[in-house]
Amino acid sequence: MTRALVLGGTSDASLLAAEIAHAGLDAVYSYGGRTRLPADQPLPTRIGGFGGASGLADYILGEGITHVIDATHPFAAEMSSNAVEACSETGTQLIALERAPWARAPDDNWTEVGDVAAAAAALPEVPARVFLAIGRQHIAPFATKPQHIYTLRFVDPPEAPLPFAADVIVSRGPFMLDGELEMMRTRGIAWVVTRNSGGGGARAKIDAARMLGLPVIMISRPTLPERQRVESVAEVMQWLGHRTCLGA
Ligand code: 3Y8
Ligand code: NAP
Repeated sequence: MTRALVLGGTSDASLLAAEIAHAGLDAVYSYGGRTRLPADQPLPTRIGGFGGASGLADYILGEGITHVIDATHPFAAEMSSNAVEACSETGTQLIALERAPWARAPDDNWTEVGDVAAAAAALPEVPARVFLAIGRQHIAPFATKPQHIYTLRFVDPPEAPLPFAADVIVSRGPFMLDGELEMMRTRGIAWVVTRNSGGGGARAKIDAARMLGLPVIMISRPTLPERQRVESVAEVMQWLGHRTCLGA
């Protein structure tokens, strides 16, 4: 009897949860507990860490999980690595729902870097208006370049003082092109810093940057351990032995 665990927290995971609920499959949706009010899901939902790979293995065995779908974000590297380790240890089937990275278009002006520190180093010395679309958890390296006028975007209002002066937009996305263009124009944004998240929920900012001719510093994805991966909800449902009904 199938009992699935969806490691969620992304738009794609929400689409998958809708299909699984519609198919009447026994499943649990899991959030890491990063945001104050995560979106409701049509599945029984748990929130918070498992306690490392061993905690996840215990959860899998205790809950009788037969299939794990890693539908987390491409930068949620620790969760993804724990899932590979726990599923190997417990002999549980694992698949990753992972959207393709954004590909540079001919008129994109991208500087590709390996991590957030390299992104901060890639900014110019001369003061500029910079949009940091990388969330809350990893902004510290930009304190090395305090001369810039930063706009940050968080899901929730900041709880602690920021490591450098910045204006914070509080919004959870998904984001639309018109809104991104309006924001960049009214704030006079000259540089955009982003992770290569892929998917549709956050790509509007790079389309807006291209239209405005702005340079983008693109942080490449971390390397994840080998595991079966697909890019569509339909392929996950097929793997679970079901067809999609809602067209995701
Ligand atoms: C808690 C679930 C949805 C909601 C939106 C997608 C789209 C926007 C791309 C920008 C980039 C960023 C950030 C982002 C993306 C979607 C989707 C996606 C980037 C929620 C969500 C959770 C999180 C966690 C949060 C991180 C933060 C990262 C903001 C829910 C809204 C910047 C990643 O305050 C914090 O601690 C936030 C932490 C991890 C990265 C960071 O380091 O700050 N996502 N995002 C999940 C959990 O608890 O398990 O609250 O409902 C989901 C979404 N995030 O479902 O359509 O493609 O999924 N989220 C990045 O760099 O790409 C925003 O602003 O342009
Ligand atoms: P991470 O660094 O890979 O994970 C750190 C720890 O958080 C994990 O080891 C695990 O704790 C816990 N965790 C993460 N995701 C979880 C989940 N879905 N369910 C239960 N526990 C989870 O993860 P992250 O980058 O902080 O991302 C956290 C969540 O935000 C994920 O759901 C991810 O999909 C979502 N998200 C992240 C980003 C991003 O930029 N990273 C963007 C959009 C959405 P234990 O070790 O204790 O089990």
